[in-house]
Amino acid sequence: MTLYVVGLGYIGLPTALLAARDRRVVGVDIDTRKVETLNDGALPFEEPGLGDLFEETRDNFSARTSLPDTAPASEGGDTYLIATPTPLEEQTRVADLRHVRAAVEDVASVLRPGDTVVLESTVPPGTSARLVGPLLQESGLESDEFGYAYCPERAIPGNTLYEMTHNDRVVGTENPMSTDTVFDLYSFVEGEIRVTDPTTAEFVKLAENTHRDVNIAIANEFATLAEQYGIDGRRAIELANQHPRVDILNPGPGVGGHCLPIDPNFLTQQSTQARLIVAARDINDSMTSHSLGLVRGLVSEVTRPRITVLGVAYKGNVDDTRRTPAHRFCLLAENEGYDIRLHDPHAEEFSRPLSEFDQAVAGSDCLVILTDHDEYLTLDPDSLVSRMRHANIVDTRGLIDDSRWDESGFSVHVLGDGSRPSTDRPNRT
Ligand code: SAJ
Repeated sequence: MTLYVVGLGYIGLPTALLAARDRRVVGVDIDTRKVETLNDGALPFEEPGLGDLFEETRDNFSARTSLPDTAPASEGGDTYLIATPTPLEEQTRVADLRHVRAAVEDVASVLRPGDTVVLESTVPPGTSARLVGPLLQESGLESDEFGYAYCPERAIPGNTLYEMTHNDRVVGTENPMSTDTVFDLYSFVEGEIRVTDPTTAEFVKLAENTHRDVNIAIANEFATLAEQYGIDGRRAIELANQHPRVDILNPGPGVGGHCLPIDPNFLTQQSTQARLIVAARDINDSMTSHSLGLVRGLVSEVTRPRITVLGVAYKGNVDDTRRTPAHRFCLLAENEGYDIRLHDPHAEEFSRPLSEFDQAVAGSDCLVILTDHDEYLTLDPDSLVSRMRHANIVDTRGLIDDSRWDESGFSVHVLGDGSRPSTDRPNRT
């Protein structure tokens, strides 16, 4: 049996390599450069532990740009795991399933009796039943001649390999032939594998990410309310979380990444009932403008302020900039005439050029921490104060020891902290 993994992104590649520990895996991706990179022995992105796993499984893994159409039929059938991206179509805020559709059509064209198809991409509820099933039947096979399961991934970027191995999984299938294959495919999973129907599994995946998005939205709303009440919102959340049934997440400059800003839309796109989920999305999106407002408060008297964005990745300790709040922040800041310098110790690709740290802070009027990278925990205010034109900092993540920055002569705004004395005057060094 060969496992074909279609889509070698942040989920497909780690899954392929975990499976390659005990079987032959062929990765398929339409991105020729990515395929060449992998076949040359390099990884296309950063993820803790992935390099070692790649070394360990090199002999069992190869990559190519399309599925082989003349592969010999293998005993027990082949498995096709699809992990292609499902972007949000921006104008309509509807799921764009073209990559899933293309991958399913490719698989259908080579599908043989006894094979199994597993879809991992995040999709709106009903996609397996209404779109994938009928497309696979265009192979000419009856639905009982091949297996099908919807198995959403649940691993968090930055800890992908641990979570892929240890988290429980939900498997949606109504086809008895698939269950054994799926249990064998996910034999690297130490968590429970729970079986349900495909539409429920699709819904569960979206409910998980929507729950997190709504939880972050309430943290963000508490943060802006705390600013108005003149208290420290993070401290208030920390105290509230001591209650045994309260678990509020952390406020920040907005919610990025490929999952949380998108998945709630997949759940609500066909509904006229959703209210809370839509409001939560709006609140989280508004945090970027709120963050810029904190900067404005510090540099309002500076002509053409030069600001330094620290962190463009969508969250701490990853290099991923997909849908990062930093993108929206930069656009809004540029529209106000700000001169922006950007630094990130992990990210390499961003919509604007990145600078070395020293270059990014030189002559700056305000530092703005947008991403909670560990590297920013050890910033030294004493060494920065003389290199900037004005010693100002906005911390949207609650990362810094603000009293230390105060002592070094910085004017400090921490998102969600209304307890600090107002520092609306620019602080000339
Ligand atoms: N964020 C906050 N405050 C928090 C937590 C996160 O503002 O307290 C922000 C982050 O900075 C980031 C965004 O939210 O911009 C999303 O980051 P995340 O770490 O919450 O989630 P993702 O997108 O990296 O991964 C999520 C995970 N889903 C859940 O935890 C329910 C992961 O398990 C999923 O597999 C992944 O989405 C996915 O692929 O769907």
